[in-house]
Amino acid sequence: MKMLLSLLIAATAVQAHYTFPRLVINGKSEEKDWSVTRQTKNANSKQGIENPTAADIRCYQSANAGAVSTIPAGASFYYVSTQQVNHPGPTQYYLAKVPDGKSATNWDGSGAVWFKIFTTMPTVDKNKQMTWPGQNEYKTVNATIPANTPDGEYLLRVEHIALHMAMQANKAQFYLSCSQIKITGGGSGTPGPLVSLPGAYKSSDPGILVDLGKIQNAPDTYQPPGPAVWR
Ligand SMILES: *[C@@H]1O[C@H](CO)[C@@H](O)[C@H](O)[C@H]1NC(C)=O
Ligand SMILES: [Cu+2]
Repeated sequence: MKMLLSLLIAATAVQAHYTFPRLVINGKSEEKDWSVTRQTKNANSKQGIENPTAADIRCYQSANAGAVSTIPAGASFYYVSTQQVNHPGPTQYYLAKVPDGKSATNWDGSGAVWFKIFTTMPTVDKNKQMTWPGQNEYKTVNATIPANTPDGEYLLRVEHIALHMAMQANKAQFYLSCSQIKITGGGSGTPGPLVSLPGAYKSSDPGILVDLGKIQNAPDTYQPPGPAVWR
């Protein structure tokens, strides 16, 4: 019995991974897990993706979702996490506009269509402890849909990159999901730069192959992978 218990505890400690099954807009959560957020292949295993050039880096989905959530431009949002987001690393949000003739419920997000709307940077306190916005919470960090985003249907992609083993190639872990949304009340901005996923990341990117211990004294030199945030 005692041995079984310690095995269970060990298994729980190893299972320090997460998924993001629910989008919360202006404080209101999607009805249930995976209703506008596309269920991911790791819904049960919670395993991250280690190869940033794999097809799964786009949405990691096992199925499209049934519904589309309406979200006003300028709205605040975050994702519920199934476990504590305990690993160090950035959180990034991307959008991709659904082309004419397609719908958010059936579009695959292919092509140079993704733009980044948010990223995070680490800070180091006086005890030399590095922390990231949202670290150790059961949700991802809050961000807003840029007010200037044109109206229409989009895929919204959340990504947390766990960097605790990232000093070795292909050991950063990507945790992500995509939601089907419709932006209303937006503007006439021209979002960019536009990138494709996979395509935007390489294993050797300085924000993916990185020894966090070496940037301890200069956290603002961290380079989040992918394009610049659209302003
Ligand atoms: C994030 O958004 C939620 C819901 O809109 C709000 O209750 C919370 O205070 C926000 N947190 C921060 C740190 O701004
Ligand atoms: Cu983990």
